[in-house]
Amino acid sequence: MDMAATPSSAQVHQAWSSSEFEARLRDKGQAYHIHHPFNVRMNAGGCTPQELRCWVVNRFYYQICIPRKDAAILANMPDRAQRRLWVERILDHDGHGDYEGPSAGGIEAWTRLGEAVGIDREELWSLRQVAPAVRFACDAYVNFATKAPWQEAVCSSLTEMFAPQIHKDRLASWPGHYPWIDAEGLAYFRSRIPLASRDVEHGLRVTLEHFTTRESQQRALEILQFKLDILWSMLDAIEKACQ
Ligand code: AHQ
Repeated sequence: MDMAATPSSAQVHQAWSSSEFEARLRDKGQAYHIHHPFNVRMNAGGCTPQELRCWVVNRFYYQICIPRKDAAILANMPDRAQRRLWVERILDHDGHGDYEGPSAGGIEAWTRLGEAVGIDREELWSLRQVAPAVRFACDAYVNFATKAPWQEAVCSSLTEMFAPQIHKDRLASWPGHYPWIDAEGLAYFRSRIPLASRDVEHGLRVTLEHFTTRESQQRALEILQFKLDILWSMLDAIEKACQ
């Protein structure tokens, strides 16, 4: 019988090649919240208007945490070239220039999504409807990014490797399933597709260059799983809160 050779100690501890390491990072996509029952039901048209409003209100807390998370990482970045790339993420969400139209930023675009699903600006920004476990998950992300070495925090953003698809799914399915939502309200999802790809190009470069031993590569996979769990547990909390 052809027994598979037991890997040697060197093989067990040898660093993965960049392509093998990247493949293992991408393989984590199986745990991405695109597969969460609430997301599957939402993109199949199975959510009531109230459930959609509840999702938008709770996810707003995640959105306003992102630039704070990115500012925390920026503060830990000693290298100007890295900061020059990373600072773009904050401006993507908070806006820049005259803060009008496309320069208003992602938080403003999410506010427009809120109005399109029937939540007024004051109610959304009041955070009154944010579930405790959603706050907990988002705060855990900000706290991790504040305390972790900046390369680990960059690695945790790599769930965005899987984000273009989830945004494309919404753009493809919501207009047909939820025709009552003004198409302009979906502008945020459209805006994130190129930005997520740009972010991942930088985040993956940092990750592949920094985690170069088998032990640190395993750590990177654990960090990515931690962030996947944050997104998954947010949807668990939203599913329960929005019943
Ligand atoms: O809108 C999202 C966003 O701006 C970001 C930034 C990035 C990060 O730094 O962790 N992750 C992320 C994500 C956004 N949208 C989520 C969604 O489902 O709409 C997906 C989420 C991610 O994949 O991490």
